[in-house]
Amino acid sequence: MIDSSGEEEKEIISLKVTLIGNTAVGKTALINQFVNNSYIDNPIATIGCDKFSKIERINNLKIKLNLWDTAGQERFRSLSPMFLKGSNIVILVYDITNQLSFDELRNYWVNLVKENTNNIILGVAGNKSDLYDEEIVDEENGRKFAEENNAFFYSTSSKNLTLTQNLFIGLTTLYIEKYPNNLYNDDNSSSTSYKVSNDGKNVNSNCFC
Ligand SMILES: Nc1nc2c(ncn2[C@@H]2O[C@H](COP(=O)(O)OP(=O)(O)OP(=O)(O)O)[C@@H](O)[C@H]2O)c(=O)[nH]1
Ligand SMILES: [Mg+2]
Repeated sequence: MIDSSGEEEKEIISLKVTLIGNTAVGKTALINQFVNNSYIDNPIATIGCDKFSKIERINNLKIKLNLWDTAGQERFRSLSPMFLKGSNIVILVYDITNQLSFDELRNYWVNLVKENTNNIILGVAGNKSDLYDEEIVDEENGRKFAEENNAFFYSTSSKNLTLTQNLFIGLTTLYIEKYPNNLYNDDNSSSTSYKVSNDGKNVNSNCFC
């Protein structure tokens, strides 16, 4: 079939991309840069999970990326396994100026991902690379951690569109190349998302939050 632009219409493939990591590492700002091509200073801390989407054409395929922006605050941690389920791509995000955010990737988040996902492409984003004067976590350590966990390392800044696109498009390309046979599974991406109240309770399931 030919669409209005004269292009051959392609079947849309949906992939679930989940960002995870401590609070304030820049998960929401990264997604906003990718989806809206702009940097938001001081977004409100995420409550539960927000969901965004973006369509990209990669390797001649039309891909809908469903971006799950999870909350990093401690009070929401019990919900994280639920948000990870059904992910195709998971991005572990830390802040290069915050040692704890990196330590908790190693000691907590990466294990949670391993326990609650399978057949994923795993990314590690060392975010806030624009703050290189304040860097505490060496890029080398980030790369080593990624290597140890069969993950792909990206140095990112939510202020930089190219670095942000490299992260999302790079990982999606890797997924397409590694799992060509998974792309057309009906259940390759979960369509359910959850919004929760401030006390961490799930108040509205099955919403496009
Ligand atoms: N300098 C700099 N600041 C950033 C960057 N990314 C995010 N920030 C800032 O860091 C703070 C936290 O960003 P968020 O995107 O809200 O962090 P988050 O990981 O979504 O936090 P939670 O929703 O609580 O899990 C905000 O003040 C952002 O403006 C970056 O790449 N560079
Ligand atoms: Mg957030």
